[in-house]
Amino acid sequence: MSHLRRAYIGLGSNLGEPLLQIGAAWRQLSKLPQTQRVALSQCYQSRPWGDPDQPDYINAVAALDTALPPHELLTELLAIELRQGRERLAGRRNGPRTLDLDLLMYGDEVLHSAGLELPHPRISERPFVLLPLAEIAPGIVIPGIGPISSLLRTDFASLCWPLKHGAVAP
Ligand code: PH2
Ligand code: MG
Ligand code: MG
Repeated sequence: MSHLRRAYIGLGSNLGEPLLQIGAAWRQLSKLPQTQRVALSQCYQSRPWGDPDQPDYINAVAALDTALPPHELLTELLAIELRQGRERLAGRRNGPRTLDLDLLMYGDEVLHSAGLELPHPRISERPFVLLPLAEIAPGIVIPGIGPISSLLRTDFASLCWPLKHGAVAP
């Protein structure tokens, strides 16, 4: 495969057996064209961010090496969300979902287009993204933002905690 780029995907779920949703999504990622899975973090639990009236979330971060361009990768991610029963409720931006797959980073790309922003615009304020990302990529520098180590705060551990049996089957 030529022009492989390292992409990071945020996985999130708070409906329909979240751990099973994350595991199923990880297996779906193995089927993407021109793409190899590199790593999956543990699963972490956190209170819902942005809209408190919903169940806790389970989150993880995956690393992929892919030759798919970023918009094609995003299209594949949205298709996996739909196959796992994702419904978008009108007027409820941060509402509950069976599966959310966010393209967090794509190599060192910085992009501000209508359907896709890279790196993900809220990456640096979300413990449930930063902790699993730091687990699988502790030395990463987030393009346009800085080293992940400069973003980690001591209170994150009380906001987002790894599940005891949070490892997903391959
Ligand atoms: N995703 C949201 C809204 N709020 N809260 C947590 N804890 N985890 C998420 O993944 C999450 C959220 C919208 O994408
Ligand atoms: Mg999201
Ligand atoms: Mg999303």
